[in-house]
Amino acid sequence: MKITALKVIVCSPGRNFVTLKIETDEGLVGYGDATLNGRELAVASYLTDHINPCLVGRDAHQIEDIWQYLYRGAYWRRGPVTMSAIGAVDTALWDIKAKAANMPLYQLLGGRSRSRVLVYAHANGSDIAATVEEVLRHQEMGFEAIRAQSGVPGLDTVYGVAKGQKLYEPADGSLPAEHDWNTEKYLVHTPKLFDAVRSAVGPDVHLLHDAHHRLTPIEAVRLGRDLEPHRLFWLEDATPAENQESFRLIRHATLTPLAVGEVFNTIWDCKQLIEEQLIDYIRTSVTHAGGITGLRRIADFASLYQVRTGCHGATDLSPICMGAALHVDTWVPNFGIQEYMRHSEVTLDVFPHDYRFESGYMVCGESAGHGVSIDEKLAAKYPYQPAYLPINRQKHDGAMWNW
Ligand code: EZ4
Ligand code: CO
Repeated sequence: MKITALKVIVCSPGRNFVTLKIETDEGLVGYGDATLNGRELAVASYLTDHINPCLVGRDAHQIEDIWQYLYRGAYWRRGPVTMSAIGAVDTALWDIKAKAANMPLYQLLGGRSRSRVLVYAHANGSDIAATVEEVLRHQEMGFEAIRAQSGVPGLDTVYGVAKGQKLYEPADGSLPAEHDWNTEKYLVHTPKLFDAVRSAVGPDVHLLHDAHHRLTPIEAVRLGRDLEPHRLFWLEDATPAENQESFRLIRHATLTPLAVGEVFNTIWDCKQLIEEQLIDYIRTSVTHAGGITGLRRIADFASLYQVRTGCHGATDLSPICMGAALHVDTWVPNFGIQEYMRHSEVTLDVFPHDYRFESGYMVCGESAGHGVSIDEKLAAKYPYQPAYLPINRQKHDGAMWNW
């Protein structure tokens, strides 16, 4: 089965998405997500200018060879732009292979390990009371796992909390917005948030929190210890993980489970974290970690060390990523949880999909492939809009910090 055409579709139904469509001489078509929030056009160009011309005429069934061709062949290995582009090709090819086999994708990975996929929701509020209210609302919707983030007194904006009643969408300005930050205020406030949340929901709901790379290792230990009484499901991105060793200190000083990896692109980014069992959950995504092939390799490696998956699933990953992730989640033996932030209605209209939410769980569809496509005519009505993630500065002196 020969690849006949590759097309990059950039659209912005509420937020930007980059989609790769691969066509074949047998009429089968596959879709991959190539969205890299705030750097969308770089991946679109990487595909259009550097990858697509190399793939026309190749056998669409040779997924592993094409993955290696794009990874080794580029000479310039790894990196978010390269790996998102490879991820989109890989996802589209798995979609095609599963369609050729007339099977849902999880069957090609080895079949079903579970009947449904546990997901966690996002509950955000400007203060503790508003966040507790949001957590309770999600509990009523059936969620068994809920991430709680709240505004911090003395800071104008805080990661994970939208202004007004809007849904939280991280990229929001045609130039990066500037947020301010103060670690001390956050470290005093966050345990109080979880005191209130845990006493409102009781012991049976899984609670999660994202520190979004804001803390140093010793500060992360402080937070992890302060949150121990509330038995979090995980503390996410406690400290930036470029230096994987820095997790040793956190790991050995707190019982709070740790999750890392939404910004990782390859197995190399998490090798030491996994081998030394410094984390409990690996958060790499289909889109950013080299597709199904890249993610599957990371998950299998993690399984040797009792590290479970907790795939990134924010709304800056398209429904194609969510569809593909749900097939991986349905198969992967060392599954932990899947992040689920519902896309807007307009996004869901542009990406017809067969997955569904059922009371705290997601269920992937049974149609052949990964079950998600794009309505190109509708997508064309929503052209690209420049949008950037915010940046963070220390409140007291304006120095750059981690967003
Ligand atoms: O900030 O996906 O856990 N989820 C997150 C996300 C990230 C965005 C960045 O594009 O941390 O909201
Ligand atoms: Co995160």
